[in-house]
Amino acid sequence: MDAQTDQQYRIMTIENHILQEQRSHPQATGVLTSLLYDMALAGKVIASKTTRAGLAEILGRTEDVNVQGEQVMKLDRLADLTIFRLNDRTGRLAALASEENANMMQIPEDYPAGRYVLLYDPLDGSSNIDYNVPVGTIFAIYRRKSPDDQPADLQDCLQPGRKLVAAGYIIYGSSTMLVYSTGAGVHGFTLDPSVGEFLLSHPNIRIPAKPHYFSANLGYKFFWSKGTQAYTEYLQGHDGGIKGLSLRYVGSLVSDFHRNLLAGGVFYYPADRKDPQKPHGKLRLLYEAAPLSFIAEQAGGLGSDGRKNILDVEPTELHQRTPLYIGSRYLVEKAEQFIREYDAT
Ligand code: FDP
Repeated sequence: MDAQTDQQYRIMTIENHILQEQRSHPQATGVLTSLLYDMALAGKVIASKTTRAGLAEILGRTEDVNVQGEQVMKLDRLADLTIFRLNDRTGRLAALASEENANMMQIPEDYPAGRYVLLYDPLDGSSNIDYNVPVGTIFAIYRRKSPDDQPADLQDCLQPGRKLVAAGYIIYGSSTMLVYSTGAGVHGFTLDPSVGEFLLSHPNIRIPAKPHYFSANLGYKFFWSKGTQAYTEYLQGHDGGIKGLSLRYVGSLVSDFHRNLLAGGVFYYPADRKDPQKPHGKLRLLYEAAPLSFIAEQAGGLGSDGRKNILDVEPTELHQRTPLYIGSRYLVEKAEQFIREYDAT
């Protein structure tokens, strides 16, 4: 077999891919590699639950309300526990934080603590679960800041996106995909259910130069600032600036982000006046905005809160919310321009 044919028929599993990336960092110990592989495993376990959701009669809500004041779905809890239990005793993590838990989670006593912290949104877009709309898991990995021989503290989790070591998401849709970056490009893997492995299907993802879509909940348009309203009209082609993009809004961030990453476009969930309890919009900086902005930037795009690169925002709270404009760089910069022009600081 010649080299080209050999390459053509070579199957790249996620494990091989992560190991290959590790080889380009001679100082790497393999801990991050194992941690990423743990997340791939968590993705497989959660995918097996989401695809059997109706069969197992686990759809519907639990009685609980989570820290965000939202009703917790059973699958959210399953996903949350799956990720926690696969990671809390491996010796790779110093702490974990999940969108579903009010406080940072320490490693159980008697188990070794590691060098990394893991922040995750176990099942993003969960209000869509009952309707068979794709949902996803988002994860963010930082190096701990506190000394290795002491318990982790909150500051280990409150790090800006710039400090991310790796981030990724798993989307449970018509197929299950895992997309991740360690700062050397963005790579996508599709789960082959017949062999139970994530196989490289989208190497080196770059957001296409020509955008196709914009995604926002236009139902809230009248609660948005003047800048965001004017920006929306620009995207619709009203001021003749661009031809006008197609609107696609699933209402499941991972799905909306993933589509725009592959097709080109922008997703935004701005601050609005709808809910006085949420003056900065709905999305969470640490579990959603920062990891996805890291991926967007690695794919040539951008994530912004409308004024500032999301990766430069210093978090002050674990469950901090932020406006988010994310996707094709040009369109996100355009949003910042409209906001500067129309909205008071
Ligand atoms: P959900 O409440 O279903 O978990 O951050 C959560 C999120 O979904 C995002 O995935 C999604 O983009 C957004 O909220 C949808 O919110 P709206 O229903 O207000 O549009």
